[in-house]
Amino acid sequence: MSSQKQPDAVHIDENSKDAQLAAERMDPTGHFLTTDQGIRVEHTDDSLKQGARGPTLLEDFHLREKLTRFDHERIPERVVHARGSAAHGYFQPYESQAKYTRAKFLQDPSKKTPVFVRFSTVAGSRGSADTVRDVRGFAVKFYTEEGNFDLVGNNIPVFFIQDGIKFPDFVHAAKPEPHHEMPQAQTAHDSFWDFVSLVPETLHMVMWTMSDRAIPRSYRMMQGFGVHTFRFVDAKNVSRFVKFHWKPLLGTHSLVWDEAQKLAGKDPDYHRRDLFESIEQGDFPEYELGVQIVEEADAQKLGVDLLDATKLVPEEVAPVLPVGKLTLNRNPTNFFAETEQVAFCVANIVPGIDFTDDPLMQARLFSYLDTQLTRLGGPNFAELPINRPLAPVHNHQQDGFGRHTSSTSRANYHPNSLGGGCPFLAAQEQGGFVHQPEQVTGQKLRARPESFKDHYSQAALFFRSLSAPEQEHLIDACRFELGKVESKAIQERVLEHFAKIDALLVTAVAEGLGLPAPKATPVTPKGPPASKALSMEAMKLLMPPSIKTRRIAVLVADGVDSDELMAVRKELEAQGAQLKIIAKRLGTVKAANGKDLPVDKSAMTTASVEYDAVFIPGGAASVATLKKDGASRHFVQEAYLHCKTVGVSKDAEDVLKACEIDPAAPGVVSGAKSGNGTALATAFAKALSNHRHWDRKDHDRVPA
Ligand code: HDD
Repeated sequence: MSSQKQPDAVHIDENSKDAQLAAERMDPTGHFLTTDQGIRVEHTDDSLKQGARGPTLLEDFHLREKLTRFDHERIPERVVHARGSAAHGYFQPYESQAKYTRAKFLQDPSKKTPVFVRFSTVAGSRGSADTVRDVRGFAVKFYTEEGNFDLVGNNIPVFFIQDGIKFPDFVHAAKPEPHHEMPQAQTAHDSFWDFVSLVPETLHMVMWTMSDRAIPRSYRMMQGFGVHTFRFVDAKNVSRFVKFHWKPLLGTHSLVWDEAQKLAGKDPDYHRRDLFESIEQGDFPEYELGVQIVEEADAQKLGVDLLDATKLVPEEVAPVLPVGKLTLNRNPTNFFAETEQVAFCVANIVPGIDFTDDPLMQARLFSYLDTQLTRLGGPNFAELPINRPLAPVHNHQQDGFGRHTSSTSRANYHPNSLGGGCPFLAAQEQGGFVHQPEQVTGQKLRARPESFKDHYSQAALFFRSLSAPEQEHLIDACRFELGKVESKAIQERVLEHFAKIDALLVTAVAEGLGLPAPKATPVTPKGPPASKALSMEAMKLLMPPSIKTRRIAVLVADGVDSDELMAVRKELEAQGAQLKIIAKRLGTVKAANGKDLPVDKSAMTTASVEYDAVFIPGGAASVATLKKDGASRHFVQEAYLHCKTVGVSKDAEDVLKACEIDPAAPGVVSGAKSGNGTALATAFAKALSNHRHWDRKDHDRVPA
């Protein structure tokens, strides 16, 4: 609060600029513009000059400070995962996990642990589009009472490489090529596929990134994985292997590739906006934390090496046990201070959780802190509010760039007597972190274990677990990406690898590239022949149908039957969907009943790719306008092309006809069939809960 004495009451004309200025000067909260030194600024629109038309004076400390601060606003972006969006929330366990771990935040079901979660793409720079084909980062910082635990995962359960020493090579190959800095945020180029063709351990994850997993519908609708095998350690120091999973409560859904590409232009912030708006509207994203537990004694029987991050443990082999729920309920208030300055680190763990000897993980234990020293300007970034643990911090760290803490003790070393021995060491019973003892033998060498050598089985397991439409999308993605590769030798080498994965895959991709398919010699996957959890379509069937938070575009023009529209709207909104009324221009349209219907979006500012479904209400004049309007027809046809639910009232079927869409096609709902109003809304909701209608065989026949 300002300590300034308030001026005596003066008469203020509310509308005048002077009044505004006067009100600001009287601001009782004391929110005056100041310099960084707290000196109140009287004028900020003109620099200090010698005469109104004269030279600027060096003495102008306000000008110099303002420009200096501006000149230094940018910090280096993350070398990978530069583009991200984040949210605050909390984690709450369903029940105590004491049988597996002594980690305190997993003990008490009544306890909420605050979290900060940052989602990201990997390859693109900070300003790149959200909907590119890429892995998504899923990094969670748990501010536990025992210190920060960072689970720095992805939306794909495996990684491209087995040893972190190859990370710089892999990232160089994936990023824009160094001679011309192209392409941005894409792997559809020679150097990426050159690396893949020469390093077959990448193939399993390549299958995932060519699948629909790499173009999620929303951050709220994608899974997350800790990827590595960690350890859970209980109070008696018994250690078990653990793999972490996040499952979104809204189900796992994707875009289609054509839609993703168009969105990158229409709304490059599509995922960021979706996350931000959902939280603002109270539709809080929720994810269930699950764990696969493997007893140490059983590790050898799994058929995969738990230390190999290019392999997963099928859920049929080790089920995912539910642990608790993550809810994201608060947006950051300042993007830079929170989303940009947050620093996740794989090495941040709490008692009850421990590392393994996975060589990818071991390299990560070094890399994150190292990169943050540069990115965040020195060693004191843990003092930034977003990184600061809630647990108290006492240690002998001192000085360095940007130090906030001002310790008062002269004893900045351990052991000491001058400071009374403070701070004290904590035994395990007092919450001290004790590394799990592990017997390690072996020669010092640079080598990969034999158990890491099979690079095809799980790539094949993944491909074969997909439904036919998912396989088709993956094949198309490979045809697209490899189709952009200029070197035939690289294309051919990749096909040789695909031949070891699956016959359909290699034949179809080779056909798309106009190359002869090498003879298929697919491996037989070890373990289960297929795994349901790998297919989003198979998983969808296990979820209760829901249209919660789904966006429906409603196309209208003057003469729309708004009474009928309201009946449909009421039912769909009751089920949690969001409807947006779209017309040629903003303002209102005149409904058939003479009332004004407010318009949410003008057709010029939005597109079908921003919605999950499209609905066209009746009203003869409205229908007549829409069916003649090319942009409206394109809207409907594009939604149809992307296999989205299309619904029309009984007397709007003419729009379907004008769009050359068969009213009997899968996912096309018509009031003529179901009856209008609530019955139509119910049929529409059922179709929409299916997400997409891949069985729409003729979808690419429509011109969109
Ligand atoms: Fe990494 C950032 C996830 C392997 C080195 N990584 C980063 C982020 C995520 C991941 C989600 C962004 C965190 C944020 O939002 O700020 N990284 C992974 C996963 C991996 C993985 C799931 C494999 C299991 N990473 C990996 C390796 C190395 C790195 C093997 C190096 C040896 N990762 C980094 C980094 C980044 C990073 C260069 C860039 C910015 C940062 O750390 O803070 O250090």
